[in-house]
Amino acid sequence: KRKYDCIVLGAGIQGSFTAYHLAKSKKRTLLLDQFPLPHSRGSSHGQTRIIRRAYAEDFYTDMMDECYQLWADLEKESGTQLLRKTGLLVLAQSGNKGYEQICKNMEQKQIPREILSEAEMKQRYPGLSLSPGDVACLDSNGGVLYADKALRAVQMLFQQMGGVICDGEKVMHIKPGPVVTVTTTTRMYETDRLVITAGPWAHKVLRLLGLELPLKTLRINVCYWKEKIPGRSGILQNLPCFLGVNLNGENHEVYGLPSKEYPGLTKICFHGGNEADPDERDLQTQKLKIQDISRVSNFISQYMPGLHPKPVVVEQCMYTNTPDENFILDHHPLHKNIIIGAGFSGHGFKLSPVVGKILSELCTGEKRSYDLKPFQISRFKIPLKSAL
Ligand code: PYC
Repeated sequence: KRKYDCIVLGAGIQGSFTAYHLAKSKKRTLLLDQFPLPHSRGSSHGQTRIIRRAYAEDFYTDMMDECYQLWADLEKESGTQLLRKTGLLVLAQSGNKGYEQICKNMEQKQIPREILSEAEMKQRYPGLSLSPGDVACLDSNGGVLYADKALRAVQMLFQQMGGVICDGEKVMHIKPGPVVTVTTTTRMYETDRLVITAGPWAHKVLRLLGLELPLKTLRINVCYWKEKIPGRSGILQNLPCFLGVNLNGENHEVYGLPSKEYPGLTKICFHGGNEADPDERDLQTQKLKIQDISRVSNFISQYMPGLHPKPVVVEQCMYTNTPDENFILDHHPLHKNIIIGAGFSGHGFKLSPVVGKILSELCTGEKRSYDLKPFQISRFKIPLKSAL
């Protein structure tokens, strides 16, 4: 048996940042993943993610202040550019409560932002056409994170600090106790502390420990769109990231970003999806796929008419949503040396430097940098008898 101070189960961005912070705290740490790395089965693959401070909840904007610093540190430590500032537009219909809360929070926190008129929008972003009564708020420091490069950089630095990565090993059994035993398809490990950051597999792993959390795993269709007439829509020039909140009377969000994945294409997606088992992610009926994509096609026809309203590339990703879409960052209710990071609800990547720091603090018992009330398991009122 191999013995560690800490084992982190799941090497997506949250687990990798947790392992990185633990290694910085001089803990002998193992980072485990069920698939050979890198892989595209979870929620951390692809080349781009949005970074923003535009949040309705003040606790996320507070965490983002430190995240920007930690992303810059990671760029310096790895010698890699990981962030491109493009600005992030929040678009909504006038009077939308979510939009108003975002603007209010940004104002209270003095986050650089601009409210743009219809004329200003037209002049700056000719590829995006708002409808009468729509409003736009620009988070000036928002932009694009280079996701795959970031994941690689964190894992590389973790290993340079002495951390160990074992990939292609699926966890089959976890025996709680003062020393936790983790049995994988390959071998057995012992650890003083276990962190579970298994992304869409969190539910299945936590079941091994008798804990049922209210997590829903969703299949996301990640779509890329081409211009109707190449070079003519103005979309590819100066395109910011954007979030469209309940636009056009629709009760859903759409987001977009100037992607790097496919030169000449723009990434625009429905911020949601259908429930799916992560092990059966690609078994999608055509009907469900078309339903999701048509939400984005409708948005494009109205707001970005220079784009062809059928995607030319469709890929898959997973979200793991909690009922309130806030994260779970907590100890297992009965096994205090097992720590859980789950339910990132489709908005966790940008926050991963601080999530990793928080999970590492929960592991080492260091003073907590943030109030963790919004992230506690007790908010779900799950009966404790469901935990072993
Ligand atoms: O958190 O900014 C975000 C986001 C956009 C799309 C998915 N997540």
